[in-house]
Amino acid sequence: MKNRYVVLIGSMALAAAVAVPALGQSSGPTATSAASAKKIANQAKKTANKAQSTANAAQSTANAAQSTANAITGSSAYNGDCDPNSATFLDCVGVTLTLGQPGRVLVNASGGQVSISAAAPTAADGDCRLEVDDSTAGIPHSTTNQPGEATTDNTTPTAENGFANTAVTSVLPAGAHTFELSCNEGVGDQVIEDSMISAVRISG
Ligand SMILES: [Ca+2]
Ligand SMILES: [Ca+2]
Ligand SMILES: [Ca+2]
Repeated sequence: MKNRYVVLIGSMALAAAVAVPALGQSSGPTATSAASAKKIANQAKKTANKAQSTANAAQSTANAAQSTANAITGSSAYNGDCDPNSATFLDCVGVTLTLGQPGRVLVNASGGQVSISAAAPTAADGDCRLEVDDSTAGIPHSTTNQPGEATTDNTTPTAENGFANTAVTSVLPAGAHTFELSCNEGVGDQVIEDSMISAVRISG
């Protein structure tokens, strides 16, 4: 009888031991698997958020760079006295623009021709033109004009023969470019007073 009693008590204890985990539902293969999956999902979400944050920062940097490249850039300059003395073109005034991306540039220039020949005929003339990077190739048409006087000098530094040149360039590659007003001398002796130039990037 004593042994049977001991066996009965032992069986009850075993049954209780098996039942406890099921009642608490705090462990076991299914619960462990769910917790592990949640952990993995959270980690994946964290990784995705970090990647999104990095992508957002990169996009922001790219947007800022694009904005800089798109920004209108311009420059202007003035030169009071320019004295070409032969058929060779002399740069009277110029500016440099650095393009962040390929684009066209509006170039406007002006000057005042003055005849200064000492001997008759005192009248003088010459040609003036726009140049991009020391060449006319970047401009789709001629910009050459002929400021001057054929026979009669009626100019002084305060009463000039004013002239202007204008153009929109062809699409220029990104990088630094020079834009110049260049003049030479034909007959007589002339100077170009008050040379001015403006260059503004206008499009891609
Ligand atoms: Ca001259
Ligand atoms: Ca030049
Ligand atoms: Ca005149």
